[in-house]
Amino acid sequence: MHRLIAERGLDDTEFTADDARAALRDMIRARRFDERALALQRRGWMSGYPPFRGQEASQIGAAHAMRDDDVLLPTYRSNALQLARGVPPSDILLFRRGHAEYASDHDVPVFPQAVPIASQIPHAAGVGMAANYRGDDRAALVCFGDGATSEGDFHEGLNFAGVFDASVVFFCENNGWAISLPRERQTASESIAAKADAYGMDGMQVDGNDPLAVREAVERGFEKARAGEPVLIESLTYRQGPHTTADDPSRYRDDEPDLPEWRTRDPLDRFESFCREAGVVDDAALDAMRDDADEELREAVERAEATPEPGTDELFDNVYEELPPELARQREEHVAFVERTGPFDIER
Ligand SMILES: Cc1ncc(C[n+]2csc(CCOP(=O)(O)OP(=O)(O)O)c2C)c(N)n1
Ligand SMILES: [Mg+2]
Repeated sequence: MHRLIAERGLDDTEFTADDARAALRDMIRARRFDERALALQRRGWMSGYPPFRGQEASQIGAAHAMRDDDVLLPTYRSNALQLARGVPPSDILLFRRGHAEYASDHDVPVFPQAVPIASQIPHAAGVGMAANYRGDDRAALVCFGDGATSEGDFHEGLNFAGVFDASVVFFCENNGWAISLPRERQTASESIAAKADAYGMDGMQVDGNDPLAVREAVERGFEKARAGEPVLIESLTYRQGPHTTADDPSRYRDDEPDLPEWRTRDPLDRFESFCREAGVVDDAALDAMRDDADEELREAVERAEATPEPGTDELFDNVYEELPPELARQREEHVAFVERTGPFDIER
């Protein structure tokens, strides 16, 4: 288990005060985004939302280990990672309001967020193999949850990556739950990191409530991956909220996670205290970070609200380069239906 702030002061790490400040700033941005998104969903602003509260350290640490041209393959839970990589918050909000991914033309190398569990893992193996064939120095980081490790795609992706020396960091955020299924029922393996063995790669566990430990672990992972040695990193974190806004976790779990003594419950509180003690931030700096995050969010919500709703026939876009005849026919029928009856309304 790789830990850092649980055992050391900032001076005993390879990180600077600027590194710690940058991590804290992005964790605050992420937490504010998540809280705001949840509130917007509750008032019907978007159809559903999967909160990542509790996973900020894990995701920001991983994001800060990436180089600009490294490729991110996120899931629906990896919005903090996307924000820290530079995906505009309005793009993430617009996706949740029915728009295609990435409404703006940002240049962050990022795949669409995967909703079918583990489908992005073989894609990452492909991206890593392509980097190798081309002799590029870039590598991929693919996110997935503990539940995803039970899918065939997980095994196929890691197997390919191991055999073909793909430049990939497999980043599993073990948040304890796959909807209502606890980690102990997910796999009989002692850990998820242990699964790396079977594919001829290194596996490690990291304290996912510590952004600097995660950053260090993922940086080491990237070093290997760039040399054609894929790695599997299991980030031990916790999903504090519901699976999505449609879920009620009180039906299947107690609120208080069972944590080892070296770990606190909330990664943001813990890292804030660490940064204060290290003299990295004071009250004024923290207030400024919160104000900046709120201002960025206010603009993002404004931009999203000013964007016209997508037409329902956009459903047919972005899947095929050329729409197959049967789908083209369905699209025409759909457009004619909407013209006849007015825009689709879920209440009717
Ligand atoms: C192929 C597939 N099967 C089932 C689902 C339904 N589903 C959505 S999320 C989820 C659990 C995923 O858990 P985990 O991989 O631990 O990720 P987390 O949600 O905890 O981040 C399931 C089964 C799905 N989206 N895709
Ligand atoms: Mg999970």
